[in-house]
Amino acid sequence: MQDHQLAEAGLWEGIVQYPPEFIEKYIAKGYWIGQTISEFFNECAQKYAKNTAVISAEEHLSYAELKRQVDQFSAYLEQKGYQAGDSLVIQLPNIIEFFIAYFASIGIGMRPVMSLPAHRHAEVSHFIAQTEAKLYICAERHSGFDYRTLARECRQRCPSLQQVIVVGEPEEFDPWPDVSAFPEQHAGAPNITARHVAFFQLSGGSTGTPKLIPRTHDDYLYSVRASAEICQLDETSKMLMALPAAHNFSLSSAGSLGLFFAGGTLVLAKEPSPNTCFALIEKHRISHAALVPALAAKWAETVQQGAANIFAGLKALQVGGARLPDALARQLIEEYGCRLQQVFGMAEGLVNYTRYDDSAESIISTQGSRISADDEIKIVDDEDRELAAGEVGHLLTRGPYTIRGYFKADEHNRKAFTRDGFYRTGDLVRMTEDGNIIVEGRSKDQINRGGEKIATEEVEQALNLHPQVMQSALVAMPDRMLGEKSCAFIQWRREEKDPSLSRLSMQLRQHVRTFGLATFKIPDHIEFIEDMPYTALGKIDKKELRQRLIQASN
Ligand code: OOB
Repeated sequence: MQDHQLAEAGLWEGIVQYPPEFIEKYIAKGYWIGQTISEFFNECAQKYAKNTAVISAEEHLSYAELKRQVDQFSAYLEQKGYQAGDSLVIQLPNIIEFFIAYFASIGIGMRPVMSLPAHRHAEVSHFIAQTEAKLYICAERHSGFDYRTLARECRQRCPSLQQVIVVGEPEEFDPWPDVSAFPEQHAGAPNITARHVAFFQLSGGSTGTPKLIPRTHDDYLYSVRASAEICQLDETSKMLMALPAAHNFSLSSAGSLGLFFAGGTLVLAKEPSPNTCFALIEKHRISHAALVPALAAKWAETVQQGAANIFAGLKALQVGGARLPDALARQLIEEYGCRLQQVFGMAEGLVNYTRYDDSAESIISTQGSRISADDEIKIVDDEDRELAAGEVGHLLTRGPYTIRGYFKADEHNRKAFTRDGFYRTGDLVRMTEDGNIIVEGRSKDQINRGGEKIATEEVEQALNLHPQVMQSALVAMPDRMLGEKSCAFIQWRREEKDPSLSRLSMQLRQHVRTFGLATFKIPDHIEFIEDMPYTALGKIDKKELRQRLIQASN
């Protein structure tokens, strides 16, 4: 093979491609328009050059200024020797550098992995190893955590890693470069087409460590443009970004990319507390914001306690990532005059929105309908047989922006996708007569802790390595604010000098911490039991364990 053929083959390694007939269809229908994310960004920057693109603390950047910094950062990356197909991990809080790193790396055909600030070295080193990432970009610290310690850990474990850039005090790593002397011209990524993978999103997962989700330019931008239209964003829109910028919800539903497409202004919040966000909403006259239900509840509580009713002033409040309780939805609409939009999406693709002109009852009690008429949706029983209309079953989906496979995960893909390419979402849903989806539950072994997803197996594996643990089972327990928290049931080995159970609890939490898992994965609660309950098939009966927790809380 010639060099360029080898490079081209490398770009498809570990990627499950869309079948040719679907590619043809998505192009013919105008979903895939052959534009890369860089071309998209440049077009936005040109069209809205003078508009303010991003506001972060006191810093305001116009689209033209943002583009200049992006181009200069691309030139810097090129000078460092990075090439199309090289990966990097970006783990930044909501600061402007996130967008510069994202667009600039994609601009030269690099493929960023969108790590969340909550990830720790177990996750980050896994992302670096899986993608053979050469570069890791993080902030000095955020929410009290020092990312340089994480960088040290990764540098030791990951031979592919060549460079660490730290925004803030870098210590032994490289500082965020001053690129003002760099040219705006750079070679870009001439070999990258819109059909190539642009970057990696992360799955909440249900087994082991988070899987990487390869999103192409074409598929992602289709969801972005369509979402911007559904959400009616325009040049006057001012969007508050309170959730982590890297999450699929924040990035594309309609998120920052949808907003840039429309020429609006993004206001970055360092953290999502009412204290920080209410002030930003008032100061910048925010029109759009997106929250997970746990935060919507917290914001509502703050208004109830006498803070100004910020909900009434928004053109729309999106809530998604976890099931929004009907009662809270009703309160937001009826008490606070909020224009609510429910969003039920997944980083793998499919996103559903309630539409602004849906009936209030639909907006309160459903999670909306798909973006595209070509989002194929099946609701099936345990044997993959399609169910009658209105019945609750497993949601399967296939469509113009839903992946056909996780990155380098052949074995897992055989389970997570049907033979004909439908993604098994692991969600239990039913469809109303007018085509809205109601999320009734979950079949995947995952806990949704206020929108943050925990694959139970990953935590159980860590727990089971403790010498005093015979078996463990992590299950969801109801929580008033977060919706769900995690509870670890532990069947333990008695020792001669048994520590007290409260002491053992502490030790177990500490033990899980040493694995370097994201903090939200540390069990919230630990229960010790003599024997695990089993199903007829001999598996630990988690349903029974969940039931015990519900009974205990009543
Ligand atoms: C979003 O993406 P992920 O990848 O973090 O999580 C996807 C999963 C879904 O499969 C479902 O189990 C749950 O999160 N979920 C919801 C929900 N939205 C997501 N469950 C009930 N009601 C909802 N409204 O969470 C995500 C991606 C794009 C847009 C919005 C959310």
